[in-house]
Amino acid sequence: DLVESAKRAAGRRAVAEHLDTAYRHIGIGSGSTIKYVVEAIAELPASQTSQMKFVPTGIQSRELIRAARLPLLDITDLFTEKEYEDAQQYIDVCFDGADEVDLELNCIKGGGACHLQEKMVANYSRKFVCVADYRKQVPRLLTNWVGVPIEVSPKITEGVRRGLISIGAQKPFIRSGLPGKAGPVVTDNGNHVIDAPFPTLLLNSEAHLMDPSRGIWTPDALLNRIKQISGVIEVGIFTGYDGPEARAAGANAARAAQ
Ligand code: DER
Repeated sequence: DLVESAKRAAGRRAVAEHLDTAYRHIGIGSGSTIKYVVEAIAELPASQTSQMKFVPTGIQSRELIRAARLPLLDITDLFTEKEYEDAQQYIDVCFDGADEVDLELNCIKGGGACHLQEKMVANYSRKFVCVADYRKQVPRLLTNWVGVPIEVSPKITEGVRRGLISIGAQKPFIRSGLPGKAGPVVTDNGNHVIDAPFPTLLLNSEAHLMDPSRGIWTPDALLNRIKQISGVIEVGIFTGYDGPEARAAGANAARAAQ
């Protein structure tokens, strides 16, 4: 259908435009769109892909790489790669999906509860390629998505939930495993997930409009504030790329969306 064909087209385009045959380490994200990235990579000549190593971001990602018979390398083993001992970053490019992308290319991620390993792989990558169909593009984060996905220690979920309320979250809730599993979702790392609804986030360039007392934050500021709550392990707000290209891309997207 329309969405699946948009996802497949986005996956193929991402590989065509961003997978350089000279690359040796490629991060593979999680979710449903990423399978089209792996599908496109698996169609490349084995002479190319056999020279590459694919770094998963969780169980589902690992299974995608294995099913495509691509060489697997866990991020833990990345740092034993001799040729990368002195390199600043270790993965050439990381492909991953997103739940929302705003005009400055900030993302909400974690719909699949894989964002701890996704952010590790993204942050040790030279380039992060977000592969998302048209439904994910929003003017500001939390326009459509229910809340910020937060990986938390199972020891203190209620404490974290109260901490989130104190900074303006509206009825944050522990993500249930139903219908697949009674009780909370348990992540690949053995943790729980809290989804924290906030009012629509601003853009980072709108920091002057922030009002934390009313739960009005920028992505950067909210990410940093949530990480201060003891028991929080990772936060499904991906920022860090708000260079001129992003703003230009965002402006173009805004014009296109009108
Ligand atoms: O959890 C995530 O961040 C995943 O990348 C995922 O939510 C992406 O969504 P998709 O299944 O629509 O590709």
